[in-house]
Amino acid sequence: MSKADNLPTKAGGIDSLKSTLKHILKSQQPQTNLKNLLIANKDKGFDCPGCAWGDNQHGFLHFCENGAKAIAWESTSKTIGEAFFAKHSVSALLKQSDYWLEYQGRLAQPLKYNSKSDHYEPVSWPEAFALIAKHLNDLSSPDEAEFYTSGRASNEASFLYQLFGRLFGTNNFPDCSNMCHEASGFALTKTIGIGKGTVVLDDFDEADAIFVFGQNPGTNHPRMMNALRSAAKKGCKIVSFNNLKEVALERFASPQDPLELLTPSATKISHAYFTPKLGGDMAAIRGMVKTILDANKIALAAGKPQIIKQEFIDLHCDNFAEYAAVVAQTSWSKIESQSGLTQAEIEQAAHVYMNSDNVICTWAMGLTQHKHSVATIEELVNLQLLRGNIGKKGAGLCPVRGHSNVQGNRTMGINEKPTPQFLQSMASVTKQTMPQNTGHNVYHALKALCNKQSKVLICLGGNLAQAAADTEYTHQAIKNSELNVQISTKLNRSHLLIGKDALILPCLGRTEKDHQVSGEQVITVEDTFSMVHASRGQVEPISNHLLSETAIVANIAQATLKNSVYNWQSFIDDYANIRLLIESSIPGFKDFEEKIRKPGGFYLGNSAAQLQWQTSNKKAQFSANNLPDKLIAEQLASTKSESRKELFTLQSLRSHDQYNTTIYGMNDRYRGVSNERKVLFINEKDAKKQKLKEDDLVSITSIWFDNETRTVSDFKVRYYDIPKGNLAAYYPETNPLVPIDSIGDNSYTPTSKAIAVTLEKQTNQRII
Ligand SMILES: Nc1nc2c(c(=O)[nH]1)N[C@H]1C(S)=C(S)[C@@H](COP(=O)(O)OP(=O)(O)OC[C@H]3O[C@@H](n4cnc5c(=O)[nH]c(N)nc54)[C@H](O)[C@@H]3O)O[C@H]1N2
Ligand SMILES: Nc1nc2c(c(=O)[nH]1)N[C@H]1C(S)=C(S)[C@@H](COP(=O)(O)OP(=O)(O)OC[C@H]3O[C@@H](n4cnc5c(=O)[nH]c(N)nc54)[C@H](O)[C@@H]3O)O[C@H]1N2
Ligand SMILES: [Mo]
Repeated sequence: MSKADNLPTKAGGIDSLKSTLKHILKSQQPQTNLKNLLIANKDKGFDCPGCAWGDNQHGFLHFCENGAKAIAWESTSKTIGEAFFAKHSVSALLKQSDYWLEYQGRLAQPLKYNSKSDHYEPVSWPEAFALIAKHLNDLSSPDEAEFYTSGRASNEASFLYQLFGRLFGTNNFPDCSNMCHEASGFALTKTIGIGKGTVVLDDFDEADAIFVFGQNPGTNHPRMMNALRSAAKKGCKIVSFNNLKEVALERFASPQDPLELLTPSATKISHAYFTPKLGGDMAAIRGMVKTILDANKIALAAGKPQIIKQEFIDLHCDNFAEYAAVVAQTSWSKIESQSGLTQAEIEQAAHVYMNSDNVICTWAMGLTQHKHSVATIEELVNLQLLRGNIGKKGAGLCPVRGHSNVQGNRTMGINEKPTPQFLQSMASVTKQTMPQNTGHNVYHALKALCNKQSKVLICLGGNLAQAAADTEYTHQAIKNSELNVQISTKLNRSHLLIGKDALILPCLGRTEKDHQVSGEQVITVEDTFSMVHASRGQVEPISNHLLSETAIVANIAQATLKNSVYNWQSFIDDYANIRLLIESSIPGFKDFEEKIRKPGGFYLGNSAAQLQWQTSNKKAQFSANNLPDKLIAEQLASTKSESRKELFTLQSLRSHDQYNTTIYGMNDRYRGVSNERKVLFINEKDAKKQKLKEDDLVSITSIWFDNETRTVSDFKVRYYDIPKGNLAAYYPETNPLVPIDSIGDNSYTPTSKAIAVTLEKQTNQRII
């Protein structure tokens, strides 16, 4: 029997509850964390740092298993400070695993690297800020600094961060979005005039069909499962397109439903489930459109009502004829071979689509981390425009965002390509000139650091070293910096890659109270549905030496900018002063302070949902793209002669026990994996062809157009229900395989879901 035969038959349920309790106990402060959970995502509580899914304020509990893990991870009783860093040199810490580093506890005091002793040592806050100011002011150009943001920073902190960066003189704002939903933002801005999803949470109650593409909500957005479950119960047809059979998309048991909690019963989620090849979604969607357009022709000829919404297209859209011509030219054989699905399967999906009045399409990393991601998302927009599935109740486009405030960060101006309107508004509010050139995204920032063109790296959260592609390249890039500043809650590898100077600046987490002179502060965040609301920490900070992210950013600005137009201390004293400035510079924030006092916050609005298209010709755009000629692995197979071995396409994905680069545990319950992260999921037939059996160790080597060798080893073979030719393994362990230049067209996002690789059976055992 293969291990895959032991997979769970449902997600959620009692196992979810057990896992929640286990992680709460592991935090060593169960009482605090139970209190935290009761208030998470509630009106007077804090916004769960787990994900960006929204909340409708119904029901008693607003957290999920994986939100509980995120909270318990942050709110631990262990701290690390002077004694810890005196004991461990940086070289010694570098030898530890990522898991070990994060589990030592919360960073509890500011630290500066001493290159003579190779240890981090305590530093006072003013000294730390002065060192940053010195490095920044010594640069020959402001564009030699990189200001990275991970998506957890509040609106207030991120607004100040970009304000400071731009007053300093640069648009270099690489951020986690560059590795995440960048393709969604790019494609949506181009086609519908706004780079955000058009739906709100209530739309899920009104949809007749929901198409879920390349997303694993059972693990990464468990609160989305409530919306899918209740939709399915009402008869809404959920159609999943996923390279893997993810159990939560098949059967889900709500931990809040006593019957589903305590018995084997569960709700069937997907009405139909398709498993396209990696990168095959654009072809699959094209096939759906082809089916719809062909059926439309037949309906027209028979004098029946049209299937497409001609009036909507005529009134709102541009470029339909060109698009229809490209669809007509796309052959079914190309669609079938590229998608890995049969015409019959695609027609089945198209029929659900055509027979539903209101359709929502959701997606995440399975669509965004490919070379042709922008074109794929444009194809999804094409599909939705055909039947007017934007701008009405129960319908729309829903890129499901990752980090809890990643969308808010962009709204606040964390963007290397700010719009001219944004820059104009900042210039008129600050009465200063703003940098006009395009800044660096993550890709360009790493390149600039690597060739020593950029010299200072400041990271507002995150773990760039492990999150970015091509680990060896990325590590070298960070090591080349002259100053590496990490504003963080926990120790990770990004703190340990040091060129000359480095600082660790420990900050408050979401769960902690933020005391300033005017009293306890609230911060605000924006969820995936453009809802902005307040978040209040509930527990006392774990150390007296912590500053809030907002205070750290304001202090860096105060120390660096000479003759600043702002009194940065006033922003620290009362965050309402920052909100006033946001209100005057960013559209949608009128009466900001008043609106966040209302339960649930306020809706920022979405022009496309109002059928207003902020594109160059004020119309929604059909995009007439051809399908890619070849996907990455096929292209490499035909150009790389040395690769006589079989080429596979590998996707790197998340287990159930991790938050991006933070590993909570070694299990992936829904995929039947325990105590292991170096697992390679492979189709049994492929494995046998390669003479591999379960538990064999393999090394994986990626193939690229350059001459670098990128290999990871000691991965255990696991048979899995995955299309032939495709493989899956966890991120970040597989990041060394993603070539730095393997990026999405126009998005620059690493192609983390399409890595061409070969396999080699190992004869040696693992060295532990
Ligand atoms: N617990 C937890 N929650 C999280 C995170 C976390 O790490 N842990 N991370 C947060 C962040 S930043 C993000 S961006 C989101 C990520 O949320 P997801 O996008 O759900 O994350 P991944 O694990 O990368 O999953 C990708 C899914 O797409 C499928 N897939 C991969 N390639 C393809 C493809 O080519 N086509 C199709 N159809 N399917 C494909 C995979 O099988 C998998 O189910 O989650 C957020 N929430
Ligand atoms: N191969 C591969 N690579 C990927 C992906 C993939 O699917 N495959 N996914 C990509 C995606 S979608 C994303 S979003 C990126 C994630 O990239 P990042 O956002 O850079 O990475 P995280 O792992 O979320 O960052 C974790 C660290 O953030 C810090 N932290 C946590 N909470 C806070 C806080 O409240 N404040 C501050 N200041 N710091 C905090 C902690 O020190 C922790 O160690 O990775 C990308 N990389
Ligand atoms: Mo993400």
